[in-house]
Amino acid sequence: MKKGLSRRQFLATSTAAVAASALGGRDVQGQESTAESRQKQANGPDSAQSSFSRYSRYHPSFGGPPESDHYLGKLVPGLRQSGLPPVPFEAPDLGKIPWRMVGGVKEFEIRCTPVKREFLPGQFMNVWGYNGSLPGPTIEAFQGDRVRFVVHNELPEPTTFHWHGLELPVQFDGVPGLTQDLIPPGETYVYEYDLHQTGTFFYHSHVTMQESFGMAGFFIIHPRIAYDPPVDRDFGLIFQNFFISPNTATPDSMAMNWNWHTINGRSGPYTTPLVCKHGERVRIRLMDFSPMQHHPIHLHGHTFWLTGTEAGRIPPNAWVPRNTTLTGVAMAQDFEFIAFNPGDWIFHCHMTHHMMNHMTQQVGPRIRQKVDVSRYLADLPNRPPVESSLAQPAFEVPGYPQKMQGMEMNAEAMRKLNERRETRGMRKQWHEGVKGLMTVLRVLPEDLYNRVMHSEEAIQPGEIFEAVARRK
Ligand SMILES: [Cu+2]
Repeated sequence: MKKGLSRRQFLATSTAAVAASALGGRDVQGQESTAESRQKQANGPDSAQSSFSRYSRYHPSFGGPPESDHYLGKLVPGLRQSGLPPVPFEAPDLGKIPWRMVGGVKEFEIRCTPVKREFLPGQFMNVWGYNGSLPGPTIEAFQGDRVRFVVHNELPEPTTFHWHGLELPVQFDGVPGLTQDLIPPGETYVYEYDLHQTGTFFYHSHVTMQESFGMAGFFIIHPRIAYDPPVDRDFGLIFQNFFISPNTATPDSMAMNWNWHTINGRSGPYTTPLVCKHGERVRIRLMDFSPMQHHPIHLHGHTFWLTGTEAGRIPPNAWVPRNTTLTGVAMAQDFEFIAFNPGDWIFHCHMTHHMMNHMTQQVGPRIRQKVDVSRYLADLPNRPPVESSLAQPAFEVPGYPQKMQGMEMNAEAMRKLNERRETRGMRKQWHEGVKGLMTVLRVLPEDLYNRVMHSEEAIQPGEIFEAVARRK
């Protein structure tokens, strides 16, 4: 957007530009059948642009009527051309499992391991996962691949591997007793099969208590050529819950309450923002691997289309526009949208207790002062004193505006939050609004995107946010 124009002036200008391009002979006003517009789209980005020019990818745009391909950006292609392989999948804060080709088979090596995962700066939790990561690193493969997984059990107890959503030979389905024996500690087991599906799948231990210790990961199977309309970004987020008592660091896998909420193994504000360029078509794949809780996930500033489930791609005529999508336990959902609205947009579960980790951070210090309590266990009368705030009678009154205790981040925690490239130039206090099962989608105009993601220039807190807000 040109500097100095108000938002209203800008929208008026761009409408005039669309009208002018129609006069210039581009097919803007004429009625097109869906088949014709798809044909144009298949012919390349220029014709695709003209087909969809009644929808702007650079400012909030309706593009109606609801039956049309441009309604809410439904089939507006990404900036990437059709007919190419899909863009690589990105799950912030998670790696990928490397593979090597052995006799025409993609071979992956996986270790089932205890993991120390930093949920928040300085808060390391004892959980389980794969190759030292919770959730496990992503398996990324293509339709038609033959895959082999060499699985080493480095846990202190037996485990198995289940490939959630895959249609595969029954002896590799990973259900203890029913289809295979448990893999004892220290042993190795090999799974091998062909992939004929595409979509957002996942792998997990099929031992229940290990699931509530976090043992899961993405299994992304791409088509050889990306589906139309092609996307420019392909992000993935795994939601998990744990019950971890105040002043402890190990989940209680028998608990029925869940007080720590993570996305890709971190709690907000330590979740890493998804950063994209203004105008791109973005896909986000959500996967809920919480033991017992479903998550209504809400994105601000954009309407998106549900384009896939844990069973794969949905035909476009069945796509549903949403602002919030309920992702249930063991479900995956893909959605897509055009990132037409620059800014830092909160992207969060709408369950109120999932938006604050049940105040675990705050509850801890209220119950006991932050000291090692082990020496008091045999000496209960002399255990650490209760914080005086707990004795305040007003806290007993429902609805009383309780001051949250211990919310302040120390300097070291703030450094960890802000040393990440993805958070550069966000407002100084950005972390105050990002808690628990929350992350941020950053939509940045190209010049600002390059400053944040590729330059080594110093960027002051709030500088990028202010620049975006000024341009509107
Ligand atoms: Cu939730």
